[in-house]
Amino acid sequence: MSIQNEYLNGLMERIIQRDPNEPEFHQAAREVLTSLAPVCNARPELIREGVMDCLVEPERTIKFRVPWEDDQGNIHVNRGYRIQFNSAIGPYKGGLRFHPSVNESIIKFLGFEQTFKNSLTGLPIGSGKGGSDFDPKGKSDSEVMRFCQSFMNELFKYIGPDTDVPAGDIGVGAREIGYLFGQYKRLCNEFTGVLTGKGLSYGGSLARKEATGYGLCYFTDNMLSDAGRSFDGATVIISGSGNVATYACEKATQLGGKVVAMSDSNGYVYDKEGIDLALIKQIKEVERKRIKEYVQRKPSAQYFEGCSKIWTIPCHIALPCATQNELNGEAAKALIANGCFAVAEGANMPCTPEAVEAIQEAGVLFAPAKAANAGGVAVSALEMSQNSMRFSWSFEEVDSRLKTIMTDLYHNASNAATQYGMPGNLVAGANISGFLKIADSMLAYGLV
Ligand code: NDP
Ligand code: 2IT
Repeated sequence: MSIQNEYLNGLMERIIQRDPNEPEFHQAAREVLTSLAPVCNARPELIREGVMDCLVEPERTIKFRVPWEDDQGNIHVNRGYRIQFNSAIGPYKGGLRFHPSVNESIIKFLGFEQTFKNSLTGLPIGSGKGGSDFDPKGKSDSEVMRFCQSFMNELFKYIGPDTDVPAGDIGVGAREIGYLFGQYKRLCNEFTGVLTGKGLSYGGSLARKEATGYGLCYFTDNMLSDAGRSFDGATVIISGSGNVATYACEKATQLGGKVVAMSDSNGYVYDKEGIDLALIKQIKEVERKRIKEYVQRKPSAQYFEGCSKIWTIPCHIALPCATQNELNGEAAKALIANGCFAVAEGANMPCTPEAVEAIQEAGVLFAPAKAANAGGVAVSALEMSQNSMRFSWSFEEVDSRLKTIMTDLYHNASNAATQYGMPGNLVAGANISGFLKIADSMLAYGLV
């Protein structure tokens, strides 16, 4: 669909001309500008006052060298990034991704999405994203430690508990956050909530580990319930087997769903008896091995090489929780043909535009990432609050706040979609509802 506003169409063209090598960022920006056209048509001051031009340009991009030594004494030099996208409603906030595919386009699209997501949580957090093309896979703990320390030796200059608060993302979990926090603490001689996703013994929040996956299911549950459906008795497919996928599987199962397939970047397992999550946790969290191992220990399951065919398994609910553009138009058509009634994005931008279009046209419920996976950053913001208070809440307290945040978020997105004449379109509803608070803050500050 084209952007129904002439200025925004031109802005999209300028974005592409200015940075032609950023396809992921173009994809994210096009979707948002398309959704925001009716808002700009109703409020021309947003264009006149420069809000729209500023919205698509990060406040600051930091790019740096990360040298480190492996266990054999060889020197490697990776590239580090932190993109501080928008601080209109709070300190920059967003994860760090360590994966060989990381480049400026990927960090920029993630930072841009984070802007709206963080606003949707209703909490005072701006947006940012960072990371490196370093691959933690197959590295020893000492190598990961040296890499994280070198990364922080540069990053510490730009972050702070009231300035920019990074967290985890792909390839950055509790181990990496520990090394990063330790190095920040050494360098700055301060113990503050400068990172979230910390270990429970040094300022982490209960329920942060579970938050993205649980939040995804709370959001989906609200969406299903509005349509007279539920997880109860539904067959569920989840891609990925990392942090988000694992806790989505846990909550979907608690809500009565039966998860029959999960994956990693090499392939997927199909277990018609239902995924044994304790075994997945043992293989992925404890042993850091490949998901293929699952079939050695659970003979009822089958392993298939390659990821894309996971979506051809019949299911009612699909939760893509691995990475961007992992579910394409063809996969969407397979899901629809097999009777899938809901797709909810746990990963950031896992569905291609063709997939989203097919899903929406078929009348399948669709929960976009920036709304559906906001539970992780929401609990990160609750971790910041607890750190500031030098106090910690119980698991039940954090989980119940998370549930309320996801329910409110769902209703805000759904109401915004209805208000702008697109009932049921949560893509438009989430983009609009996330945008309005930021736009009003940016207008209040004036241009520079
Ligand atoms: P993890 O590193 O814990 O897990 C990532 C999972 O996705 C792994 O199973 C990994 O497989 C798989 N994966 C990664 N890259 C690819 C690829 N190119 N193709 C196929 N599979 C892939 O990351 P998270 O679970 O934290 O993140 C997953 C997604 O959720 C990302 O899109 C992230 O941005 C998003 N997200 C994360 C949040 C969080 O709180 N952690 C919050 C909101 C969104 P393998 O082990 O083989 O690499
Ligand atoms: O994409 C995301 O929202 C995250 N990776 C979590 C960010 C955070 O700051 O907790």
